[in-house]
Amino acid sequence: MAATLYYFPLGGRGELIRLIAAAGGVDLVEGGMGADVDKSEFGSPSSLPILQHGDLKMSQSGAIEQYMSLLAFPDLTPPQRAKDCQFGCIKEDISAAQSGLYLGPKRAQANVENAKIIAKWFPVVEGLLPADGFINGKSYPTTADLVVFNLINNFYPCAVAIKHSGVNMEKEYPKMTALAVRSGQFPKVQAYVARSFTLGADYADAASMSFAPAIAEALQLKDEHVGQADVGIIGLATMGANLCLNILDKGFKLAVYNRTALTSEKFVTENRAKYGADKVFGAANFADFAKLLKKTPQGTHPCRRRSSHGWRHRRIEQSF
Ligand SMILES: N[C@@H](CCC(=O)N[C@@H](CS)C(=O)NCC(=O)O)C(=O)O
Repeated sequence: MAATLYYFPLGGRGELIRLIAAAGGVDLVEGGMGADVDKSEFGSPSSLPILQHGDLKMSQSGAIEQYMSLLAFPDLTPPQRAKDCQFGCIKEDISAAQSGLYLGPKRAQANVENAKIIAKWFPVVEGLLPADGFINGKSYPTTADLVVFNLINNFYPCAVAIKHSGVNMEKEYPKMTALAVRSGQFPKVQAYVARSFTLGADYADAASMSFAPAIAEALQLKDEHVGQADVGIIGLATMGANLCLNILDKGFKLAVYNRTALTSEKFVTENRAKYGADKVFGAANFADFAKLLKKTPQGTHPCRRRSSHGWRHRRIEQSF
């Protein structure tokens, strides 16, 4: 029986739970933001995440991570479990320090504050990591490794903090960077990353995105759209959007993805009205985006405009 996670449509304190479930093959479904559940029954005054699994109703991200770890990695020894728990607690200390930085009055200082948090914690984490393999010496990543993956790849609040603090991860924290890559290459994690719409979601998405299972109509993958798009564009800021309009003007069929889903939803809706419903398709995640593209005998050709978002390019390339 699947467990149901109630959380916002972004990474935040929910993402490590999702990653653990994915890595361990635990069936976890998204329940949305829990507007229709009585959170007090879960032990929460209002906050998320909360989890239901059969008769079990619980709150507190750290406890939920531990519960997921028990289900996901049943063969760990007590010291390995302790290590996983320790890394989870480090992640929570970092999350608590970052909490509200982008939403509250400290917003203007968010870059400086994030640089301080990273300078305080990342050298400690770096010092705990092996040069090769996974932290608990298993052939698969456990919670501790996924914490490191999460600290680097979970867009909000982790990757956004790294980006704005200006830290050079590969140079300053090579073991963290390499472990995150190894963990991301583990097939079950890789498959999760390709289908996830929360890992890379901006906090702005929480307000804008129609949350799965009710993904906005314009971004739902429909069978008749699979393999239809001649060209796909990721990123609908000024340059991307104008490129798209030129492509549509020339009569090509187009697939689009944008990190803030509202932007793609709006673009698709407006341009379907102008060019036709069979000309422009939106995707809610990279996996769907890849499915929309026409497969030629030569395959599909991902092109990079620039390489500053290496982790995102890796996610895109893994989707093809
Ligand atoms: N100690 C709790 C903190 C949960 C928490 O603060 N959640 C935030 C989002 S990450 C929230 O739901 N804030 C809105 C609220 O408290 O109503 C945990 O780890 O689960």
